Amino acid sequence: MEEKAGSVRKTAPLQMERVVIRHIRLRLRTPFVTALGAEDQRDIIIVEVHGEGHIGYGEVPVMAKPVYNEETVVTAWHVLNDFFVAAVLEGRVAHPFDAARLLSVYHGHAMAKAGLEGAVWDLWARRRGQPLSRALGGFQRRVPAGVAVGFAETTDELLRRVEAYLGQGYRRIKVKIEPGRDADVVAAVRRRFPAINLAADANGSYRWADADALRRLDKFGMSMLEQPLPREDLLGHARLQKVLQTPICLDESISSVRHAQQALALGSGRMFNIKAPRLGGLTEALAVHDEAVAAGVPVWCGGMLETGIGRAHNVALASLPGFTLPGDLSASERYWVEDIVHPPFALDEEGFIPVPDGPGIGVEVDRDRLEALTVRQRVHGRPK
Ligand code: OSB
Ligand code: MG
Repeated sequence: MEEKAGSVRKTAPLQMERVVIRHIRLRLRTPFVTALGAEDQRDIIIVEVHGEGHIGYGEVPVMAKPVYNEETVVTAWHVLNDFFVAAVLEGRVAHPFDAARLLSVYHGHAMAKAGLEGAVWDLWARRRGQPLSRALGGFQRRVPAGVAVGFAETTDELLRRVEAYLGQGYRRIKVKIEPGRDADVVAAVRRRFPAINLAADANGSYRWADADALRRLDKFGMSMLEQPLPREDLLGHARLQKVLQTPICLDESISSVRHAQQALALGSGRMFNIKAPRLGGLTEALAVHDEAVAAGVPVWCGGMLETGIGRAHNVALASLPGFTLPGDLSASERYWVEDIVHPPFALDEEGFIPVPDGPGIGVEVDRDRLEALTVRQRVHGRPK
């Protein structure tokens, strides 16, 4: 993130002419079912920051209901259009860190912030003619792909899905679990595929009283158990980790770098799932990454069922050196019949996703398709 010495152009404020907030709707290829409920259609917000002859893109991947965090498409629409866009357009933004700082005075609404800050990152990288990955300090040229598999109607159906993903080259399978739907699911996958990197995500659905059920999962040799307890419970996770062999990975619990520091101090887990949308943007995600690297804790990049725009941000982030584990970084076709970027994200022969090397997010946004999917949009001009 270093500026070249003496380069006036690169440190000059970004000339942002217009910000477009776009609500789009698209259907998932198959419904995604977890302890949080089912998602079959995605209502998300795409943020465009126009300026300097470029468009920077960001994504706000809210869930249909406020079950993952407090946000919905309605709350994100509100805070972006009524507060956040003005704060950034009226501020001085010479670096994406400035956008993050301007938004940091507002509480919560991490995904809305991340969408806007992400668009500024993309625009800034494009102005420099640099891939977003490089602008973030990432040098890995491809990132290992993993896939999250939701609940299926039957065990056979689940095993069929897992087998198909393994056939496509995915390097880690994460199954969703909840109380009463755990050991059976994990045992069935483990029995059929003894050697794979297998993990489980509970989305905070267990309580301390369920510790015995979670201990029964230790024998399946999973690479991690993600977010067993509610997000506020850092102490509970520390207590649980002491009686579990499987490493706990925190997702929902980490919504700022301070939570990451506290989780490390408490021993609440042994790895982090990093998601810029959960953390309020790439700036905070970088801070969590650096904190984890300093503590020797591995991280991986999570996902929120993003379109190609959010996926491009995730893949760029995952190119940083601390991302040593396969994340929830999957191909476009795992989610969409047709993505909104070209080329769509796909796995190479070894189960990695190549990091785009064009300027900014490095993939081309299909403007016609974006227009066709738009439910409503709001355009903000430069303040007078
Ligand atoms: O808990 O990691 C999660 C999707 C939406 C909300 C929360 C989560 C997820 C996933 C899927 O697990 C990740 C992906 O493939 O994008
Ligand atoms: Mg999770």
